[in-house]
Amino acid sequence: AGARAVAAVDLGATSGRVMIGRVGAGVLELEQVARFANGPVQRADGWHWDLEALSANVRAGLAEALRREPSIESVGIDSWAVDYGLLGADGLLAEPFHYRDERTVRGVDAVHAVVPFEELYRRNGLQFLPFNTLYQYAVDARLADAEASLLIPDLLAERLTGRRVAERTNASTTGLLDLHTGQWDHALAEALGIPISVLPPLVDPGETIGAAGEVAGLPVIAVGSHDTASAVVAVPLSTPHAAYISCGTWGLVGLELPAPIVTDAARAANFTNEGGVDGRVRFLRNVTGLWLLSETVRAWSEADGAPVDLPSLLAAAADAPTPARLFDADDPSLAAPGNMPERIATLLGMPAPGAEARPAFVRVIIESIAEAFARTVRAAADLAGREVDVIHLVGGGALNALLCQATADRSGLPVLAGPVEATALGNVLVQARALGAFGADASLEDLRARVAETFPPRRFDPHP
Ligand code: LFR
Repeated sequence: AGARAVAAVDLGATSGRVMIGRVGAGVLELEQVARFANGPVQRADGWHWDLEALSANVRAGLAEALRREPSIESVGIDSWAVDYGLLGADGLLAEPFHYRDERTVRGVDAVHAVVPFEELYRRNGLQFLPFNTLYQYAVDARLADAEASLLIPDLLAERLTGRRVAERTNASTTGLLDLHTGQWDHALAEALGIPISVLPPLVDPGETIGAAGEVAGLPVIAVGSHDTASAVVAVPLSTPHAAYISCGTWGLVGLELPAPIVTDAARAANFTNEGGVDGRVRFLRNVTGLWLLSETVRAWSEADGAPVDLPSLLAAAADAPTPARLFDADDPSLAAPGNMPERIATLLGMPAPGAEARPAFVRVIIESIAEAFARTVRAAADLAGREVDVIHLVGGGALNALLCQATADRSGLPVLAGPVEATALGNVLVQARALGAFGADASLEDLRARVAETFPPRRFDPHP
């Protein structure tokens, strides 16, 4: 039999893509059919996502995918987590906010005044991030008017199928999913004044959400709709001693575990227990990733009135000396958009760099990210009581050789880089399994074996 084909929609914070995935005996392939820019857009009331543009790009991309590959059998959608749109009878009530909008700070105080963080952690197992959905709900005046609240991938699935559901891996990032039962925590929602009527029925990866009328009636299959959940599916983890870093805008650094860890130590270290595909636990921490670099380059491009050439900047950064001083990549002052070079320079106690000092500055950024990656891998291993002997680094960051080498050097562990498109691959693999391309009992290990076979990673050994 020939390869089976599916369409994967993968939306990241800086770009989105539509891919054709092909899966067959010994075959796992991606073909990109559309790639479009994404990012925060500033409106009168703060930072938003341009959902209408995303939605139009997704529709056009799917139409093009089907033109190129008429044998496509299904569609899967993943994106970043936590953000949502509120729906009324006539559709969206307001444009979704971007999680980097700072209004959520007020929500944090409001929620913790009712349910202290220690109790939240016991119930939902989530690391503290000021933008977790439950904090956003606390400052959302429209919530009371809504019939349903859908996370971004579910919102796009609703536009295609008319069905309102909440895919479980992404729902785990809202803060409202009970860590132990995997169901909505109605008591918590009620305590926080969140109408439980807005929380849609939960579905698991592999379940069919509905038929996409405008995409030839194809089924939309739920995947790990949280992009990080899909990425972890496609990490070619070979042993329980492997850690992973899913590195794009964020670096999601941690381990896959069979059960959550909600000890005081895990809470103090701000480790999360997000829901993975097949009920696995993504025990990890958000580390600020390439956001620091992309925002820096954006600021310089604006200042220059012309786009900065990133490849040549990275090449020059590789030749710069190893910096004596680093900054904390996780410093909260670096979370919002804008003025990134100045804000980093402030942390370093130096003036913002002139044009000649840019390569050295980029080197400081990369080494600071790598240092945070290394310390977080160590923390994950300590908290889980596991020995870690290798780090898989997947996502766009796997293309950054300087970052991969620095992560190996600073952790003292080999880094296996790739696949770059882990998220889209995880999306494709879960659809293909649901369609029967792997046999009914295929485990994540079977899917990962296919990834390892078809996308051999690039190895970076630590320098002494
Ligand atoms: C990565 C990611 C992280 C989540 C952050 C915000 O793209 O999904 O896992 O914490 O974006 O949604």
